[in-house]
Amino acid sequence: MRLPTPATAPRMPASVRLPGRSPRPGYPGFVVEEKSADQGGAARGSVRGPGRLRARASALVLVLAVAGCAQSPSDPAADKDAAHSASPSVVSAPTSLTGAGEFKRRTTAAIVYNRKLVPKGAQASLTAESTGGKTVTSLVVEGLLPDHRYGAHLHVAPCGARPADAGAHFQHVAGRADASSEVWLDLKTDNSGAGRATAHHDWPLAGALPRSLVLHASATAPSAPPAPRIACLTLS
Ligand SMILES: [Cu+2]
Repeated sequence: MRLPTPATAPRMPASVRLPGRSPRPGYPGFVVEEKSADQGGAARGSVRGPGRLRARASALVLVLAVAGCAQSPSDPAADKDAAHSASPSVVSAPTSLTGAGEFKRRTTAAIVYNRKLVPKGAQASLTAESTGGKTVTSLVVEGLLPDHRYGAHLHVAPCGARPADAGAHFQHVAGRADASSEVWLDLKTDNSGAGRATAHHDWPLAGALPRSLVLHASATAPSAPPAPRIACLTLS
């Protein structure tokens, strides 16, 4: 947290002081806060030690409340910082993948294979964020057919001129073809042709990463072969 500086700290009546502590000149009312910074170590203004800080922040709240001063800009920040630094350690390196673009005929960044199902101007954006052993993958599309169900998955290879170039479905567990091992992002568009889907997984992206998002002509049916590939977005 950033401690209030004398220039920005709310002015308190000079009579509000903790017993036994002498205020610093020109810094009335923030004796407690300043004291905690001194005890926190060398770095003034970036105090480490959440529990102690929170306790002192609470003491400050009490002082302010007693003083009849409801305004206390430093307190929410103190609580937020304390909660943040108490979060569990990350178990794997954060990884992120993105891809975005308008689907066109001759670019493999975002390529269309079927203009009937992916009209001119259609576009997509994908982000996959992997951190703390979990992965969240989100797809947003615009300009597709209205009220249509599309299948969508992450695949192992980048998009190419041919639909098959994207390779097989990405699988976290090799050979396991379900939504817990693969990343399925099926969606139904609204009446403007826009849609979105998000997939949550309890595993991190690591090792061989997915390289593309493939849009399929219709929704994924686990017991049937995937519908034809109609567009592809390369991820990096
Ligand atoms: Cu697929």
